[in-house]
Amino acid sequence: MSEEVKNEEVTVQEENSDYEMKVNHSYGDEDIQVLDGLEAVRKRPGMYIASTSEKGLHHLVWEIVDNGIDEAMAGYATTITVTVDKDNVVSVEDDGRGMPTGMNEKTGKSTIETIFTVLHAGGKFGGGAYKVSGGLHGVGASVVNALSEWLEVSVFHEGNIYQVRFENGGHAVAPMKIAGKCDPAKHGSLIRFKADPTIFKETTVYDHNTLRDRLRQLAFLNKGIRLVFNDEREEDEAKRHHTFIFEGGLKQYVEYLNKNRTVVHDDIIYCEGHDQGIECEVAVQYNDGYNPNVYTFCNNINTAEGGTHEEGFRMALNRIINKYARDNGFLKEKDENLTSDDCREGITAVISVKHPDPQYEGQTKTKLGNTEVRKVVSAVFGTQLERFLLENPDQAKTIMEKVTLASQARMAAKKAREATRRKSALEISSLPGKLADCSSKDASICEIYIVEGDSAGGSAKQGRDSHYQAILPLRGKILNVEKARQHRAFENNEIRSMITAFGCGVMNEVDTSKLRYHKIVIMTDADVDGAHIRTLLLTFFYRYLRPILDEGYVYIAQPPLYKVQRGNAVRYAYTDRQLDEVKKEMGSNLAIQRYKGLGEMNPEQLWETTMDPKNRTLIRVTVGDAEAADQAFSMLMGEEVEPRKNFIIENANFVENLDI
Ligand code: 1YM
Repeated sequence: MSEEVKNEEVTVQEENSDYEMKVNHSYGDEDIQVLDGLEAVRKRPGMYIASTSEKGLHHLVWEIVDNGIDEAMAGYATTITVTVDKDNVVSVEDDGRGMPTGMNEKTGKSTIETIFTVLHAGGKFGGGAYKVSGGLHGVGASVVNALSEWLEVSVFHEGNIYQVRFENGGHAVAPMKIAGKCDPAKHGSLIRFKADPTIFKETTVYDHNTLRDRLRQLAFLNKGIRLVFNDEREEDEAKRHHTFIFEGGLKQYVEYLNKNRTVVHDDIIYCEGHDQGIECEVAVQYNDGYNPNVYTFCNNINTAEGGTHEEGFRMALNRIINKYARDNGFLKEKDENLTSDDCREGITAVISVKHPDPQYEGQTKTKLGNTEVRKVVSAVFGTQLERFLLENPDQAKTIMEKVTLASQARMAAKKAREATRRKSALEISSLPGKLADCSSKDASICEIYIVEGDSAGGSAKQGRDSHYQAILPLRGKILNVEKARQHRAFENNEIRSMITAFGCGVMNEVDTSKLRYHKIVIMTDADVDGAHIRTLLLTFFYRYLRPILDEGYVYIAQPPLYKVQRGNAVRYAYTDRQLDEVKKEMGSNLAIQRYKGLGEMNPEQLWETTMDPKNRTLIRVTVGDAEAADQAFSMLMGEEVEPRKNFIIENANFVENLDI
């Protein structure tokens, strides 16, 4: 939360269960203050929500949903329903007590109007129970109102529908009134709003998948709460309605995360507990993969940078696994302890804590800092893990075999890596033989094209501008690192070539300041094989060179699909839609050639269509959130064929941002 918000003059303090406002100025100023508060939000929305981009737009929904979740976690609501209608108007409804319908003494206005117009209202309201859901901790309602073209609140209470409508930057058009009658058994709150397009200039269109995925996640994180999603914009009935409710909580979350993976033991290790006012829930299951997938949350917020809850989890995992391994002969006296990496190979884990006063640290403020959490998680999870291993000796054995094998592989990988490193240090001048390097040493202008196949590689070598464009042809398909341990990856020639050519190191030693090219361009054929090779490359980058993705150095080249010729005039089309346009523009008697691969283009054509900065389209690859990327990669590289096929065809989830 920004300083600016903290310094607002209007504060609202809880007193018993009534809501009293303390106003640090003469009472007549109150209206102006309210105006000022909401006006401040409209002037600098970035201080209150993540941004005014698509992400910020979705933030509006989450602020309101969080209030519904709070009501459900307090035990009063069972269901929260989010509806997006055809005009991108959002409704969020819960079946809780309904917002208080009384008057606020100090403002002389209804409590509802106060909540939605006074910046601080939400956070400090409430009868003692702390707000644990994420976002802005309850200050959200007024922020959402400020950033909406209009917003309507309805409360269903004892047969009445109480209503307030806000317009024009958050002003109530009239005092709260009883707008109608409802079934006396009905109770709850309904908020409808339309995001203000003058604030959200990029877009006011919600993304179906973003809403669906987060609502599903919230259902996993808050077991027993029903989250319903209706997207009236969807033609397809199956996509229009979703209901998420998971009585099993994180246990079902782990099951879901592992659905495209092969698990190595049947039962999910699960625990929940609380201590010192902190609630803790953990679920764990190993799969036959080699990467750990550990997701951590505090108050339903994804703590992407980890923190004390994750540390507590690792401590317990290490301690208990090593203890069990020693006690049961999986580690001999002379053996080294298993490392934390060994214990986490192929693990899928979700850790969720709820804390009354979370402190966030780190670059992106997504690292939990409260030190007392470490002990709580370590104790709760450690106890349950130990018990699980003792009660399930067969599953314990599989896990022990997995982690001890990981340990052996780690030692082998270390040797292999050292060999690679020595080699690249020795052969500093000897970049991979297949690499046609560029002459410039200025990384900021240099580009490397990773090209599928020798023939396309040959065309690219001849067509390029050798001052700043390097070409690295790859032979056949590269190793699927999702299904191979580290040492095998380091033995693979194509992988070694890339590591050496990039020059930035690998794994946790990556240093992007040493990167020799600031554009790493994947150039594959526009067919299924090409898509597969691209995915293999991205998987390798994701697991071994993550910073080059995070920092935006990776691109995908877009070769044309068609060449359209009429006499001497030649045009290229990169999509089917473009082909239609070109056909229209060029008229009749056209010769249309569909390119099956890069190899069909001569060097000049390849330069002109795909490599020349004047004409080409490069797509920058970004990794959205880690869970989506992990899911995507495990699905793409896993056993299930059908989802993979669909995904490759859609291929949109981890490829964003056009860069020309
Ligand atoms: C769709 C969004 O906001 N539901 C909601 C909000 C409140 C209550 C119930 C509520 C809370 C309390 C007492 C309490 C809020 N109340 C306030 C405030 N759904 C949604 N449902 N009675 C009702 O916390 O004690 C803020 S939010 F401040 F008025 F108490």
